[in-house]
Amino acid sequence: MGKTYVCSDIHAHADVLQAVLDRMNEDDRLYMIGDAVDKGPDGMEALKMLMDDPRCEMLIGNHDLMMLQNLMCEEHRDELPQSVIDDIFFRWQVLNFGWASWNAFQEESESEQQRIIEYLKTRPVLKVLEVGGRKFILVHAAVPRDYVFDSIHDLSMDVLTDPEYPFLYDWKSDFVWGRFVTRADGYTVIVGHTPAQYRGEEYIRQKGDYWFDIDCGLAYNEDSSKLALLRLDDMNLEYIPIMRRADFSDRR
Ligand SMILES: [Mn+2]
Repeated sequence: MGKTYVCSDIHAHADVLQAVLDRMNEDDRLYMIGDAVDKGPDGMEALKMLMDDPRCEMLIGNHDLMMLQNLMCEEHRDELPQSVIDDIFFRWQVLNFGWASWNAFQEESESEQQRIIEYLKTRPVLKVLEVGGRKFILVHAAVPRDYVFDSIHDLSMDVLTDPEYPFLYDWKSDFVWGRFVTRADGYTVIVGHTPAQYRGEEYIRQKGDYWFDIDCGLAYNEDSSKLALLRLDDMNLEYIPIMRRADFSDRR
């Protein structure tokens, strides 16, 4: 039977993702829990590898969401005040270094662009799994403190619908931005989003056996940047070092 792997925050490091895929068998599964784009050297490449490999399922991260939001702004230009569009473009392309992804996206064919948009729109926000008798919640950042589950189950992008403009997304939701520990009775919660390097560390962060932050900072493009690959079947952890850095100077 196939194994179940989890990693996070690939951030346009396609060669590191390739190293993960090379380690996997045909019947294994990989959950990449968000942030396929931005900060790394490979534009749309990592995102497209995840799209095209049937062993992979990607959850939405804040960077993927900001990219989708920018694309929805383009599509709905006439329905939005210019100030809203300006804010959204600035937040992603300038504050969060989305400009390289934006440029890479523009180089794709129109049909490939549509395929990418559809893929992003259909990403899960939260995924519930049972592996080896143990129950897991996977989410990019956190479960919002005020979010009430009727029962714990998978969540789609519907939970990120913007209240004011339904075709946009709530970019600031704690599902994709929260930097706090989520606890759920009976579940092991696995998140990414907050790199170890953000805290001056370089390996995964863990609370008991109920919460893991596995982001080890590929976004930083530093010597200590690496990908944590967690196998849920036996909680085996492997670190894959960064292979190639983005060549633009400041990408935080
Ligand atoms: Mn993130």
